[in-house]
Amino acid sequence: MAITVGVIGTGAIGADHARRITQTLTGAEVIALTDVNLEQAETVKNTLKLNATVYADGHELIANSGVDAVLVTSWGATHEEYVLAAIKAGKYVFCEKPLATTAQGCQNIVDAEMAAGKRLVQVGFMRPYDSGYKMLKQAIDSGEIGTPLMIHAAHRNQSVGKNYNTPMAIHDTLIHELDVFRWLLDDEYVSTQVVFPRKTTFAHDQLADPQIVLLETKKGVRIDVEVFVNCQYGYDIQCAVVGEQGIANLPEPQAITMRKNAQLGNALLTDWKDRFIDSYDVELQDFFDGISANKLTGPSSWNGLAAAIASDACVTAQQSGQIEKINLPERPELYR
Ligand code: NAI
Ligand code: NAD
Ligand code: ISE
Repeated sequence: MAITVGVIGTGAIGADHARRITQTLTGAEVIALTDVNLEQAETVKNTLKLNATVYADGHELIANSGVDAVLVTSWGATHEEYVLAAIKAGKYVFCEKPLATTAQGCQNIVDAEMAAGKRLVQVGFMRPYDSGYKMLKQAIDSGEIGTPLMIHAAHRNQSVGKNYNTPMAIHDTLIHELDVFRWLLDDEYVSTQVVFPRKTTFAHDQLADPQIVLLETKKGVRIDVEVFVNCQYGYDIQCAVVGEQGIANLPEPQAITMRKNAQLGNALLTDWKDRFIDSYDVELQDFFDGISANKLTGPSSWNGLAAAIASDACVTAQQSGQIEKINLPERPELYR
């Protein structure tokens, strides 16, 4: 029997996840949809030819006894409310990043899940499922480059919309790096500072762009991340881990090299949807396989909380200009 899924938020990634569940993955079926823009939910239902019901809101969808598992793919600020409701209903829930936009929101989710006594939540941190990042982790864990000392990274988007503001560069964009570096290095952050280079003329009033985030870990690794969300030229994720004996770089996405018009080169991606397309497939399949086995093993609420604690400190650092401490509490048994 297929796992029946309800999708809350049928925008860019909600529609894409509904497509992959329907056309690519196995063992699950989308039978319920909702969106604050109900027309958008109807469009996704019709485009994918789903045998699904469109609900008036997320709470009605969660309450429906026919829905086994919930996908929360609405805007970040709405995640906490729906994830808490799904836990209360005893349902498995896959929540897109960020788990909540603040550490307190994530803590509320961790508390609710611990009260439920079992893991019900998986967070949409897909990078640990990406083959490039897995190769990078393998290079670190095998000792090939020696002890890691530094990371130089960049998260660049071609452009962002008018409602994207300065803190979102942290809790919506940098959050991926905040998660994946903990996993890559098997380490935790202790401090952060954010500095602002000269501002691009392509950024609007409410957005300082680019930003450079400086992180320090418990083991003393120093990390610099350039977040530049109006870089114009493409969608570009860079990560170079500098070790005592060598440097390991995140592989570039595969692309053909072309000779044309007296130039030698290859096209760059422009859309985040294409950059990690395989890992979105693997993470969601892992979620459904985890439900079937009654044991989720992917990125947990704890990973969501750990990233959010660092994210809150980075947002404070954006405003203070100072080095801010990052304190992660003891990891509870449920998440070990
Ligand atoms: P979007 O704006 O295209 O879609 C969000 C949808 O949610 C919209 O259709 C909106 O009407 C709906 N919505 C908003 N509030 C709602 C509510 N209270 N109840 C029901 N529906 C509601 O945004 P996008 O790009 O799809 O992002 C959605 C989430 O997915 C965000 O949390 C974002 O951070 C995350 N995301 C994750 C990515 C990843 O790489 N893992 C990539 C892109 C987005
Ligand atoms: P592992 O259990 O050997 O160790 C990973 C460590 O990183 C653990 O301490 C864990 O708590 C932590 N961690 C896991 N996910 C994290 C995250 N998102 N952010 C920060 N820390 C995280 O794990 P592994 O086998 O190397 O797998 C790592 C991740 O990749 C997991 O999320 C796993 O589910 C996923 N994975 C999936 C597949 C697949 O094919 N579905 C294959 C390999 C790994
Ligand atoms: C978006 O929400 C994502 O999650 C993308 O992966 C990221 O690159 C982008 O900056 C975010 O806005």
